[in-house]
Amino acid sequence: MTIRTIGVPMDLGADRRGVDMGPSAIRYAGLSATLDDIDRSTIDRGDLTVPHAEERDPERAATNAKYLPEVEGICTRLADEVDDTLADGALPLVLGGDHSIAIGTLAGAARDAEIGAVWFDAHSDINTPATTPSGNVHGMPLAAALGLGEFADTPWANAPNLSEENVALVGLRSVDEPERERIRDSDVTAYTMSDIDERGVVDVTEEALAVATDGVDGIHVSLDMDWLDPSHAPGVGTPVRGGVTYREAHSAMELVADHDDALRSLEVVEVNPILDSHNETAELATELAASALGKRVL
Ligand code: 5AB
Ligand code: MN
Ligand code: MN
Ligand code: MN
Repeated sequence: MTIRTIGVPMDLGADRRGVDMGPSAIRYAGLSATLDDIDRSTIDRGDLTVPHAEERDPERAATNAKYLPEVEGICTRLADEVDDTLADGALPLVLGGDHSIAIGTLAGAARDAEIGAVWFDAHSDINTPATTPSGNVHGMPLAAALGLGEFADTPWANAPNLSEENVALVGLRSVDEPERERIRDSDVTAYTMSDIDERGVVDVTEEALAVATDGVDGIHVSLDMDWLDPSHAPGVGTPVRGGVTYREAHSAMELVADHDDALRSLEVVEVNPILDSHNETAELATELAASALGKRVL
């Protein structure tokens, strides 16, 4: 299956500027040559146009979700792009940008199919405008896609065929109190870093993939680079100590590749070149995408 890369230079969903340069940094790290190694044809669709923060007003007061109208515009275009890619029989590889773009990827991937999602992240990203401590939409994409809280009233943000039963979060270590309650009250499955400590990343990821793939047509895999320990991925806006190692991350992505019959879309987000050290987080993002898409040593 052809891989179609779609860059989304979005930073309106996060406080730390610079994550808009993520798609460029990932390309500069050699994405296209790396994907060529996997023996799958790839095509780069370029970047969606995203306005700069300086051109806009955060409008947090109105919605308690900064730049929500801009996020809506970009995510609606991204959803169309992802849907078109799938309709053409290709696999969308979406490069972020901050994690608010997952709203668009999920909406597009779920338009014509029942989907599940595996969310590799330090954070649970299930805040709503009522519970967010920051007003930043990159902390809300899962709630938006599932139509939770106030997002019940924003149909553009809801992934039509995604249900909580098929959502698995992996590697949590920073969860806000309202998010904790929401996870407890929902049918979402969540694995913390302690689960990975106790059971190992392979066992936990296998189970997460089983949850996500159960009874659906395909899955979306969302990789927030802050899932990794900051010692391996320093170039992220919201680093949290105690993340997975370089090898653990690769091994989880290799398990994703083992489920390539189910994989419908892949997204790598939150690479921030301004905070990075010599592009190492972008290089790692490139390597991990390649592992998830089937790259092997032998
Ligand atoms: B990321 C926090 N929960 O809502 C919030 O990087 C952090 O996409 C969100 O996972 C982190 O602002 C969002 C405190
Ligand atoms: Mn369609
Ligand atoms: Mn995160
Ligand atoms: Mn995230």
